[in-house]
Amino acid sequence: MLESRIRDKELLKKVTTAEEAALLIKNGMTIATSGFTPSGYPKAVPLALAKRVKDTKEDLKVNLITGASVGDELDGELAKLGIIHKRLPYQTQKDCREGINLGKIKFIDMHLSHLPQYINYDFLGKIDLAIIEAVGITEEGYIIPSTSVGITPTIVQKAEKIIVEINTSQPLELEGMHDIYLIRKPPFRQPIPITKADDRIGFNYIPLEKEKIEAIVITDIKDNVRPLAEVDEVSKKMADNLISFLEEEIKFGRIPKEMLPLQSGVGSVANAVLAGLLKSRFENLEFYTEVIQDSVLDLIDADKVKIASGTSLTPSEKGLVKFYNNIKKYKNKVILRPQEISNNPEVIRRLGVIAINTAIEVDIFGNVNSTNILGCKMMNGIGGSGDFTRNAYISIFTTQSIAKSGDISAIVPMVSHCDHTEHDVDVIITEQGLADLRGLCPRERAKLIIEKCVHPDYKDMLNDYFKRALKGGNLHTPIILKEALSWHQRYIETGSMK
Ligand code: 0RQ
Repeated sequence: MLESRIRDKELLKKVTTAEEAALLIKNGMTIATSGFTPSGYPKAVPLALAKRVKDTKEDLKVNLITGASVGDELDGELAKLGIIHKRLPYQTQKDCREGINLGKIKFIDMHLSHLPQYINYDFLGKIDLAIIEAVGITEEGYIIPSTSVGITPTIVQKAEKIIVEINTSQPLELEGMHDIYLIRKPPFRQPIPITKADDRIGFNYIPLEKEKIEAIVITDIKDNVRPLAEVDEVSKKMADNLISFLEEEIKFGRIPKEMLPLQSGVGSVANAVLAGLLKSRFENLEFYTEVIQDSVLDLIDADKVKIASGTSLTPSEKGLVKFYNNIKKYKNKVILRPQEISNNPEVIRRLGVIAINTAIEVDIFGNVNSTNILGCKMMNGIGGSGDFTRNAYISIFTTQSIAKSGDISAIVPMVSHCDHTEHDVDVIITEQGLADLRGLCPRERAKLIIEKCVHPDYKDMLNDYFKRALKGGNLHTPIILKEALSWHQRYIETGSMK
């Protein structure tokens, strides 16, 4: 059994307990791990580390770098015990988020395609230890990743030591689903030879110097995936607006009739919007995306998908069970790549990816906040949304027109934090309608966004504000500075923007 998972006989000698392996973790280290959205991250060693710190009460702090978000066993346990000094580049775990917003954890919110090259260029300093989840190790001592690839190919090259967690809850059939391609540093970098979303350009495994593997731990702890909200009426309306838009674009010949590859962001809204494609007439869909959520699996079941290329599987618990039960079917349709490739601007631009991401709030000029609630409280991070948005063929943002039961308008005079500027945003979709901003100046954008996307409860307020802003005389980006953020202030003071 173990021999089918660890095929290099020498490495079998490195098998040890999670507790022993966790002893390699020392105060002040920078630790980089596998994992991308709560998929394919190490679990047993972080849990053993947390237990050690609880038992010994030692004062231990580490910097933690992952591909994207990881589960409770890593972010949650370590954040609760105050072990995380610095965290990058993305997270979704509540204790970790709280630590960040209380100032206890230093968080660096980064474009996910930048992270591997930052590590490669040594911008982030030395990586002391990599902890990697794998389904197995090949005869050569190379890693067969599990449900995500993320930054693993980079960190195993750069880390001084490596711990591997072989996770037997991850089926061996995952082998062959990955496509590992490494890019060199400038000035030696070459074009990435992907011209179609289903191109395979690399290996099925991650090469490394096996001498760096210090410990191998066997575990069967499952990916602690996050639930996805049921598709509701509001999301259905957004999906309908998206599909009508895509149909129109095809009608006018701006998108070819066989469609272009799609990217869709994280979260319940993104999942629900994609679910709308199920009843569309689109066939042979291609995804060149980052995360593969439940709706993509449903589209594969409906035989509507040619290929789904990403860096991680991010299903709900139900979706994960379905995936494992039908792994043979999904294997033909899914490619998992390093995040440096899945999110690569060069490839996104070449393939003409249509990017669909979720905004927290949007302003009347089309600037988007995806990360900071009320301008100051970190939600998750920019993730890959910027990688795709800036380089997309068409970049689309969806958001419900209101939040917090209507006390907040998601369309505001000025975003309280800007992740995606008006220069990168082509289309805004809410359940109210769609604003196509291409070729419009800020004044025209504001008019259209207010007309099409704003909730009726806030339309008069925004129209009134914008009319007064126009009277100010500065007509390129009409704004009343002292009022532009007063909506947020009012919410903080009274609990409502109204
Ligand atoms: O708060 O959790 O307290 O209820 O924000 O909002 O509506 O549940 O939406 O789960 O789809 O997440 C943008 C966060 C949306 C996500 C974001 C509050 C709302 C709720 C979540 P509660 P919803 P979703 C590639 C793409 C950035 C990264 C990205 C995200 C919570 O999509 O992290 O796109 N995106 N990566 O109540 C105050 C507003 C609000 C608001 C919503 N205007 N003001 N609060 N909320 N709008 C994938 C990766 O990079 C891995």
